[in-house]
Amino acid sequence: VKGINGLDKVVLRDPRGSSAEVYLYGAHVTSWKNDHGEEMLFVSSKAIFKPPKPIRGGIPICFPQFSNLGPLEAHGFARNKFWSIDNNPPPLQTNTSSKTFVDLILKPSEEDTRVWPHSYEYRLRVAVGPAGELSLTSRVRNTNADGKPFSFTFAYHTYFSVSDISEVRVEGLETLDYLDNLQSRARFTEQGDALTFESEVDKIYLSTPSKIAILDHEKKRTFVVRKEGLPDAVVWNPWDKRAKAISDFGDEEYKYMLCVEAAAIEKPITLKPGEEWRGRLELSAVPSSYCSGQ
Ligand code: TA6
Repeated sequence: VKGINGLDKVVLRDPRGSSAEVYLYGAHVTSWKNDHGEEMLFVSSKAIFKPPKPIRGGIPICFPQFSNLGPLEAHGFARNKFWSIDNNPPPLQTNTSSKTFVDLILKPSEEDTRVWPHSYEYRLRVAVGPAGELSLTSRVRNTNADGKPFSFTFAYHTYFSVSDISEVRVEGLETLDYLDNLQSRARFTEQGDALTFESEVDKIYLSTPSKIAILDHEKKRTFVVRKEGLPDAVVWNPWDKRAKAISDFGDEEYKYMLCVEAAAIEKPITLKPGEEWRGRLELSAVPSSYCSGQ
């Protein structure tokens, strides 16, 4: 169906009530609702749904470069390319039988290979499951004919919707090493308590557990992030000052979002021709009472 500014989007509806929306522009998930119709993802009221600007919010795909860690545009080009629906994807060895899903594909045009001189097939499956969970499975295959390997960094740059950032806690990243983007990516070690937020944060946590929880006290909701093939996790909130400098982001919106991003950054993924990498993200939202003591 048509989304904002006539851009094509796919709407996934699980019979039990949850839903998701995916724009072909960027293969960008812009909505994930639970079975009560409540939105779980943050999208800025100032988001510009117009190429070449990536959509501010939802789940931007950062590929083949996270941030400005290389020569490409920030966060790579996948988030501002038009993807296609993949009607005949190779089978995916994961349990999506009881899920509602769509498969998208990105392949480089000739012009794209001038920017990044590699041939690849990037397949993304977006699925909503019976318990209202949202899963994204990326498969990147090196199809270079010249025998050359390539390397990339990656993130699912997920913007979670929260009721009040100062009431949010993140569990699962305690005592881990991180690179602080606000301090020239110097390496530090996190203290032992759950993370809380009272100022700008932009950190890359290294070699994180496969499960991270985001507790929203006010909403009595916990987001559970599960990830595979994605060792790192970025935590970002621009806070007030930086928010003002981002043109497609409201001055006060930092209060209502938190990015927790499943990523592969510290050790880039390298693929030889014919090799494939998988990176999977599964998000669920559960009442906080379920998670007490986590
Ligand atoms: O993931 C954190 C980060 O890399 C921050 O440094 C911040 O710039 C943010 O992403 C947003 O980037 P964008 O290019 O979407 O404005």
